[in-house]
Amino acid sequence: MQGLPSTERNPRSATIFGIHYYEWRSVREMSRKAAVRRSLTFSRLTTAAPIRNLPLRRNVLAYELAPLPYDYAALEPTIDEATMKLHHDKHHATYVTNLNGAIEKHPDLGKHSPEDLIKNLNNIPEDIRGVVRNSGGGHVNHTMFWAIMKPGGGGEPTGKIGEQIAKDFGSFEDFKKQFNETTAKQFGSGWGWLVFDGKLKIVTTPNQDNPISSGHYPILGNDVWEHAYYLKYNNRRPEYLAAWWNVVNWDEVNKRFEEASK
Ligand code: MN3
Repeated sequence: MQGLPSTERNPRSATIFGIHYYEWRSVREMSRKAAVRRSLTFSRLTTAAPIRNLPLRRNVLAYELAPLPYDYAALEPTIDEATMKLHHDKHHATYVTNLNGAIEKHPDLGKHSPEDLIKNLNNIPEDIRGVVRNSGGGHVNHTMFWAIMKPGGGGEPTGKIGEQIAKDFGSFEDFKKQFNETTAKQFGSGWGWLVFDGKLKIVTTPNQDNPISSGHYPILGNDVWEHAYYLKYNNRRPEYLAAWWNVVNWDEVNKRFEEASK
């Protein structure tokens, strides 16, 4: 087999026995239907039949849990692997499941983005409003949360958000101090947020409430539910808050700042 391109060397593309395989890893990211279609193509090309391992979905779900954009252990030592696994695969997954359960009662709502659902909570039928607020909020909040972190992140804020932080808070150090102090004081479960109102502001919300429900697109947010930090930091929320800046993805935060400034 010497000389054959290996999927290990280039996991996104390989040619073996003249058959071109590509994007193995993206199977997780595509729709179930597309995955089955691709799998059928593969099973015709190869003796292995991955189709057998793919359960067929009976109902089309309105909302899906995307895989983490990096490995569970990628944010170590700031956030430990076990916390990431539980947080994404159990907590976030449950919000998505419960949101889908609510939408089944009013399927027309399923065509809206989860952000749109929580933006206009008053338009949501009363029988599912609470679930949409909590689980829709949970879905939106955590989707943002995974994206605004990255392995090897942190450092000084870059780009426009860096300039705005310096303008509104004096320095990054002053901003962090204020954000950490404010968020540490959130009683019980909730989030600390950075929003823009012509000027950057730090706010907190209880539970899974998102500032988008009161007209503010969040630029960044940190999860201070105990499930986000308890395994590693125990009851030391301020220690978690201080360490969290080491994994912030400022490129993504800049994209969100642009959206918030519109
Ligand atoms: Mn959480």
